[in-house]
Amino acid sequence: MEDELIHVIASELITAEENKQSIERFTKHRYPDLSVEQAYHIQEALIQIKRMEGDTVVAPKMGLTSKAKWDQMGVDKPIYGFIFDSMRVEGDIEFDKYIHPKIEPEIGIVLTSDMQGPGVTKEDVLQNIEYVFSAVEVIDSRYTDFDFHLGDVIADNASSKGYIFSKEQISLDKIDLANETVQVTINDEIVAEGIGSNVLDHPAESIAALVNMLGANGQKVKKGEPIMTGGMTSAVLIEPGDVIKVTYSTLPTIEVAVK
Ligand code: OOG
Ligand code: MG
Repeated sequence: MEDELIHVIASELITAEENKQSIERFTKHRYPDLSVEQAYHIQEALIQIKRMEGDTVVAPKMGLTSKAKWDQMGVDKPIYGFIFDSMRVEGDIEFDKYIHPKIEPEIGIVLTSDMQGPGVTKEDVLQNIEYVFSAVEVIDSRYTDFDFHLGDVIADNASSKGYIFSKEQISLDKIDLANETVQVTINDEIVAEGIGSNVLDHPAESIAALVNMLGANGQKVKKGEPIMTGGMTSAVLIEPGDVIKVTYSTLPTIEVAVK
């Protein structure tokens, strides 16, 4: 795929985000053969545009790491994307900043030192965890009805748009990552439940996969980056007036309203 075309597709995704106007997935008619490799090139171009517009990358993130997500989205391979400074949610979730927001409860991990793949294992990651935190991601696919194939969602920076992190940091000896449970309620009604092992059998495995995927592109995961390991449950559509409460067995509760 030519550089110019990569840039055109990245720009269309940026425009969709800025105008809050969803677009048809590229694999439907225009680029049915869009490959994973091409899609990451588009993602890189999109990230470059955001940087040039003055935004700053906060961390990479993992996506599509649980069976619940695979079943919901019809895509069954983990992917990565990046979150930006401008995506931090402060106070309420402002509905009109999004196209069709959904929330995901996630386990976040910060590393003690940089890691670079290939060949990094879950055990390597477990030796290198600075702390764990709770996270609510607000995803907002730029594709109509969240209808995408693998290449589309990679190009679209894994639907990244918002995130809320707990302030409190939990040390690894205080938590059993695979057995950490989560419950999501909206207006006191349970809408999703999950457990850490939903995330590629272990959230540290998700970090290892991230390190190895980035390593294949000559990039590393840096110490101190707050990394979301992927939704533990299927994602839940939200609406103005919703009060969301995400309660974990060990990690700090996150409560947020949609206005
Ligand atoms: C892709 C978002 C992936 C996750 O945690 O699985 C992601 C999507 O479902 O739109 O962030
Ligand atoms: Mg996510």
